[in-house]
Amino acid sequence: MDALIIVDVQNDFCPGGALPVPSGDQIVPVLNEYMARAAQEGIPIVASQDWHPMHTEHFAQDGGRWPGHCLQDSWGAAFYENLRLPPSALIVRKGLSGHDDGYSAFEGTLADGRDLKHVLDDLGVTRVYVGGLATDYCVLQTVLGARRAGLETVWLRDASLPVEVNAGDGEQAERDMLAAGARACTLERFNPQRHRVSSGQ
Ligand code: VGL
Ligand code: ZN
Repeated sequence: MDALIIVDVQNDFCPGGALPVPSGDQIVPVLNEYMARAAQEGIPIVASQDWHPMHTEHFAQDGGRWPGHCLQDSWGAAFYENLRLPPSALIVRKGLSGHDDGYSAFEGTLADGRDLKHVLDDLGVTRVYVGGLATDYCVLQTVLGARRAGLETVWLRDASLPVEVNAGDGEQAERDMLAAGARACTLERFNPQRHRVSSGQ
């Protein structure tokens, strides 16, 4: 089974938000198309949300590096309004504790408390497609987390954008993902499979 993971497409990471990714909203129509195709194939869709408390070591005011963003239950933490998540989407929230950055969706949990890896295992998922915001932080760490979890991992190159605090961070993230064994793909080659014959059968 394949799964699609949409990382942090939230108001605060889009233009007008507290920590905007330049042109972050421009990947939304592309992600909508990925989701439509995944839904058509019956592929599970996971959406992560950065979900921080008021005080966290992740924020500059408490010793971290970021301006406040994605406060739990705020407008900024809500999914970007044009993102067409199906009702069946599995929502994973991360960065809740106040003591971690929570960059990877694999550090997140569902409302029922299960972590993402367990949910994917229960569904029989062995390959994930990952896109969203931002390429150089949460997409990167989610891709690396997927590789560490032993999953075949495909980065959606045309449905991710970097925040680029430093110029070149996006390209560095791309190199890091490929070095970790991820593959890159774009919409025209997206061919998710509900059932796959594993090699050797
Ligand atoms: C993110 C910076 C801080 C992200 C989250 O979603 O990529 N970046 N928190
Ligand atoms: Zn954050």
